[in-house]
Amino acid sequence: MEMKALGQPTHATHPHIINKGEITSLTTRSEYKHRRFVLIDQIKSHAKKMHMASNNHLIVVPASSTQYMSGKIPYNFRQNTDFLYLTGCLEPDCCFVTTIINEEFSTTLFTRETDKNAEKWDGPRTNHRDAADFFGVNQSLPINVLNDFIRGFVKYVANLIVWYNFVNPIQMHVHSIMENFMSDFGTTLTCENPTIFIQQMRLIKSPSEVALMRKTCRIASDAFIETIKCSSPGIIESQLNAKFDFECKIRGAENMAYPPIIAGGKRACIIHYSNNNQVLSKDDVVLMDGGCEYHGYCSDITRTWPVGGAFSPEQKSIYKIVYEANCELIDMCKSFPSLDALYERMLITVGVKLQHLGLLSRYETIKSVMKVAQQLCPHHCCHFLGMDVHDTPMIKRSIKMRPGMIITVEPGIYINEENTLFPKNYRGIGVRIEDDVLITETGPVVLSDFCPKDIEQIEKLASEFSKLPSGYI
Ligand SMILES: [Mn+2]
Repeated sequence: MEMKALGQPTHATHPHIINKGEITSLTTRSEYKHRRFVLIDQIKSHAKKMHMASNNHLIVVPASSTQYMSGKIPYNFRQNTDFLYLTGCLEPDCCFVTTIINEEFSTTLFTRETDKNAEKWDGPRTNHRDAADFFGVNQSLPINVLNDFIRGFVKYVANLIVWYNFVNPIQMHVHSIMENFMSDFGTTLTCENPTIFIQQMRLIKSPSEVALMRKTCRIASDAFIETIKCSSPGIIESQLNAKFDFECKIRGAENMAYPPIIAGGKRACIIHYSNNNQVLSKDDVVLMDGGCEYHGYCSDITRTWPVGGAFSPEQKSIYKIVYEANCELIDMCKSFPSLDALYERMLITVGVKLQHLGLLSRYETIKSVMKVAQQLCPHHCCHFLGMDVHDTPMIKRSIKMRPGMIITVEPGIYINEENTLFPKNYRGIGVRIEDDVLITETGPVVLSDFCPKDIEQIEKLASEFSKLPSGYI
């Protein structure tokens, strides 16, 4: 069966990427099946617990569609991560549907039909005849019968709970089917959003997900090292961008996880700076926030280093505070606090340490010091990380950490040029140090550990000079 090219890499056609039994890299058919069982189980037990009106369910999770920059020129395709998590299917315009009648369930993957002309241009598709076996679902059907399938099901099962995310439409074709369906049958149906259940599952990483996260963080760490080495006065931020991109992709990453931020000097105080078009000079520190995507899993790392190889005393003192906050917050993960608790700790640490430097002396209460720290670091110091950079956003940051979660720890201080609270030689300094941390029973594991961050190592790395391709600096 597998010798034939499908719409995505398989063991038969891409043995260098996919091992036997896997649908996507390191993730087996049986793991995907297990995820679907868990979701079905969660939804069934939730419905029972909440005394919902029915034991009959229809769960609909669509794939993304290709987005176009202009005409027929596509952006890189990125699959809807909830759909990918449940199916392993990498093709656009598909849809995953589960029907549950009392205790019995059936999973159906709707895929694009064979289209000789389209496939001549875009490559093979996995049609419904191959999809059921390959993805391990009960059946597969062409996407163009989705509407009839759903309407047929509601006629057959009158009392029904529909699980579909109406708040965040992913695929217009599926969304219009669902909207019309609800407007025709809505009075007899209950509608619920399945997303939170999928995110609760995605929050705790399986062993194969941890392996993929280790890999994506290792790749990005190594790419950071190479990028820091090649930075030197006169280089343009975009050239560091190109270097980082190359070093990630040559190690197997398919994409950047997000457009990197490469901000020299005072530009580091612009939190989402992404123009990356300025020249770096000897006295600048440069803040780089970058990560890659490796078989669907994202890294998200920030390092800040002196372009000339040595921090000024002011730069060094701010860096030291952020470094110590980063280490302290990571250490706190031992006792499984919430992400919000880490944020509060960051504000205290940053505020108090600035006071020890002899700054902010006019603020007397801890509350007022924390308020200044909050102005200096307007972003949270943590988010969940996984298939998405800001992973599982429906999960509150007030819950306690649990083993299997992966989070970022990213304290920062940004003193912009207009900030008169600080002496002139501190203004325009922006520092962030961000690591990716796996929470385990026995304590935090820093997945981005390969990339140095202490002052001595970072200055040493920044003083190295590895050349860009000839002619470029
Ligand atoms: Mn981050």
